[in-house]
Amino acid sequence: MTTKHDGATRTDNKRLLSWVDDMIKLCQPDRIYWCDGSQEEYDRLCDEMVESGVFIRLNPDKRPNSFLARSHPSDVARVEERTFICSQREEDAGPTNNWMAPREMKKKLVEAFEGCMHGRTMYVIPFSMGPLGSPIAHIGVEITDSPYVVVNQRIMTRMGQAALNALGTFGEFVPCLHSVGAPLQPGEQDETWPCEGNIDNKYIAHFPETREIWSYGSGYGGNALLGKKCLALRIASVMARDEGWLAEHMLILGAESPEGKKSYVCAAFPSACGKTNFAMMIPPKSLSGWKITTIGDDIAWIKPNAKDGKFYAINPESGFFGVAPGTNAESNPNALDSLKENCIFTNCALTDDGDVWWEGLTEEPPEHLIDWKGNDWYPGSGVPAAHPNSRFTAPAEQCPAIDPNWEDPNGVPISAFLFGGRVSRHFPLVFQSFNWEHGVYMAASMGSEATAAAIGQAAMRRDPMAMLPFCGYNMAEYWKHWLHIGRQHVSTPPPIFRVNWFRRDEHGRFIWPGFGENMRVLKWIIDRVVGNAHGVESPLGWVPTYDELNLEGLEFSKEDYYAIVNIDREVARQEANDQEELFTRFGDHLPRVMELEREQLIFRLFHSPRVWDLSSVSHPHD
Ligand code: O2Y
Ligand code: MN
Repeated sequence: MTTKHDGATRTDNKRLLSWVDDMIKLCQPDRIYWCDGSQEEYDRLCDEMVESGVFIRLNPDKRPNSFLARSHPSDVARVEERTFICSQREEDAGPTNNWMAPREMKKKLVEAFEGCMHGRTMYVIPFSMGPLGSPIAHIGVEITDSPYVVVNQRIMTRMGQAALNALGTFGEFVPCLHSVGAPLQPGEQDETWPCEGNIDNKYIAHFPETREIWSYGSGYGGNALLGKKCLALRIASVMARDEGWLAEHMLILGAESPEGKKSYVCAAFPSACGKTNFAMMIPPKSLSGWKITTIGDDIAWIKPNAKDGKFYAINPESGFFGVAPGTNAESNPNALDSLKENCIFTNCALTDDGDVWWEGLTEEPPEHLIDWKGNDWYPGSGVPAAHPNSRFTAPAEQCPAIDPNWEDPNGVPISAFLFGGRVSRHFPLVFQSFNWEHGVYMAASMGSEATAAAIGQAAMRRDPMAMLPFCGYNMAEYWKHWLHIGRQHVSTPPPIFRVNWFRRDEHGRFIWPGFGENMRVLKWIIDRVVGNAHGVESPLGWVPTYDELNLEGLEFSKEDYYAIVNIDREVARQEANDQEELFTRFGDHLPRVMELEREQLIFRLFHSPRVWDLSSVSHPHD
């Protein structure tokens, strides 16, 4: 066994070198390799993985320089039940996070990590979340025994020597230790997707006070690419609280009007609610003067700027780790174009001509596929060909809609915040909060239906700000931070909107067409921001009048419009009552404003005028 490495030629950051040495002693790898981030290194690791069967090279004529990986069937998604926030005090993690005392967790982890890299290479991956050298960016260093993680990190982050150079001699970094948890005995044959088979032995542990991440047992997505959910959200949310900024589960897009005026907005939707589609949408023909550009599809780091009193946002990532199923030329042509080359596909199906396929990619499935488990698959097989959480890893720069300013180290100025869930019943298509506090309450109380079940049957799963699985501290303290930052750190906080693309009619059909047509809603939002739309006051907030929504070229009657903005007061009251259950979980941590806003909403639902004017005609259903 050799534990020699060339770390000292790569960096003179003593804390980093000493941490790597400690982790070598703990994990006992056979080899240590510092990643330089070069194309040559990426190509070599991919070739090695093709050789060992971890990767299948896709047909270079169809999908140049692209690969398919198949995970172990037990390792296919983030494991929320094994995700822990290990703050000293349990109440600092709050009631919505799994908690374990740091000392107890470290003891378990040290036992698990001891010798876990026997027979394997330890890769040291320095990475920057955010453009290199940006004042908003932060450096992490991931140690992993998975070459799959290395090549994915090269797409998802700015990785390698350049990140080490940005770190410098005394720079701060977040140490991120990762192992698939499958040491090899001498001569033992490796698996194509090694991982810890027993879910109870997996740990995705965060130490907010010491800003460390330890992840053991899974090689998949958010469990293993530690820059993403672990650093850029859970640890960063704590840094953001302490330093006066926001780390959010939000896409960032630019909307350019036909007159050439650009506005940027951030939008938070829960996981798998179409953030990538919205971030890259193509406006419908009747709004073709508008252009949407993408800054990011999943995470936003937002800092107040003391000079002009505005919020500025960057996308800390440099790639998309998107859900493949449902991505097609209709739903997201820009995403599809981003996938033409240089991509990694995980748990997608393989076609007979060496390309990838997933449910929804084409109307008709191919006649034969190899499914994500490596088995023959035929239409009517009765199982999905691609795993429902199958993913593509694609460089952001390959997106045709990428914004020219997407790597601006200072970020882009934010004009509005959008929050949206998946609600089939009572939530209007769009409404604007009356003020910042009301908006924070709207975002905090948001949720999605757990299933797309028939009307009235689905239970609401609360997902405040779409951050439930990603907030690294007590969620009620996070709400206080939001309340504070909008009032203390910016001159006028951006307006806050709720959107809901998922409302259904009495037959269970979606009322709103969604996808590119969401541009119509975004246009109204921007009209509100710049003062071009009056809206009308409803008990929930400001909603557009029929005339204000640009519906040109869309078959969408006034009846449809009423159906999608109508508020059933009884259902809305029930919803507001149900929110109490969430709020009471936080005890004394709950900001008083939250309860006050909830009570005011209930009051408005009882007492505001029974008929509110939506389009100069009375509302027929209210
Ligand atoms: O299942 C995973 O590990 C991926 S989770 C993910 C990936 C990209 C963007 N968002 C998410 C999410 O869960 O919100
Ligand atoms: Mn996400």
